[in-house]
Amino acid sequence: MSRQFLAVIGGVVLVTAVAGASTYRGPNFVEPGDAGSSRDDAADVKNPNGSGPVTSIAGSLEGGGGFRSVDGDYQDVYRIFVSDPSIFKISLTDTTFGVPDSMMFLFNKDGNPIMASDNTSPQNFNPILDNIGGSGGQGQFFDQPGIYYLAITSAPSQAFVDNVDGVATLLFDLFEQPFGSIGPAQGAENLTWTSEWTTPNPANFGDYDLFVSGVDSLPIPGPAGLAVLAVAGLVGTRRRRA
Ligand SMILES: [Ca+2]
Ligand SMILES: [Ca+2]
Ligand SMILES: [Ca+2]
Repeated sequence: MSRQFLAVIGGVVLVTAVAGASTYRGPNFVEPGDAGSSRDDAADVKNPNGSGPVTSIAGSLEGGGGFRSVDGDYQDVYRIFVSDPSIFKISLTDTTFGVPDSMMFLFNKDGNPIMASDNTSPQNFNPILDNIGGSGGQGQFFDQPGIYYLAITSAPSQAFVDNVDGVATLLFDLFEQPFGSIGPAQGAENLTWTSEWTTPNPANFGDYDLFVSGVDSLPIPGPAGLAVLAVAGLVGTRRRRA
C-alpha cells in the first residue's frame, strides 16, 4: 500500500468524521441582524454549510423601536425552501427568554396565505405549523415543494391586506381558531400579502428557537441576497463566467 493511497484513505476518514459531527450537532440558522417584516426584506435561510437540511432557526423579536428599526422588531420574516411538504412542521422549543406569546404565518412565494397558528393549545401560547397528516401521505395544507415565506410575530400581530376599498382583510381567522394550525380565512386564499401587519402587544418580545422539519437550504438567493451580491459586483461576475 503506497503512502499516497494511505493519505487518500486518511482524507476520506477525516471528511466522514466531520460530516458525522455536523449531523450530530444539527444544522442551525441564526437570524442575521434583524429579519425584516415584509417579503422584500425577508432573511434567506440556509444551514451553515450552504446546502442541505435546516433543522432549527434561532432569532429574537426585540420589541421596542430604536437603532435597528424605528418601528421596533415585532415581526421576523424568513424566506425558506420547503423540500418535503409531507413532513413540514415548525414548533417552538422553550427558551429562558422566550417570547411570551407569538404567532406564526406561512405564505407561498407569491404571498398567498397557506397556514398560520396562534397557540399550540389553551395551555401553550407558542404557535405551531404542522402540515403532517393529510390524506394519502399528502400535507394537510399544501403539497408543493418550493420557496415560502415564514413569519413569526409578537401576538396579536396578524397578516392582513388592504383591499381596493381600503378595508383591511385578515388572511387567517385566528380569533375564531386560536389553537393548532389553520388554513386561510374563507375567501382569502388568493389574496397577496406583502408587508401588512396588525398592531402587536409591545410586551410580547424575546428570543425564539424554531424546531424545523421538511426544510432545506435555499437553492438560490432571494431579492435581499441578490441586492447584496449586486453591491459586491458578484452577480455580473457570475453572468460573465456563465
Ligand atoms: Ca428580529
Ligand atoms: Ca424583525
Ligand atoms: Ca400565541
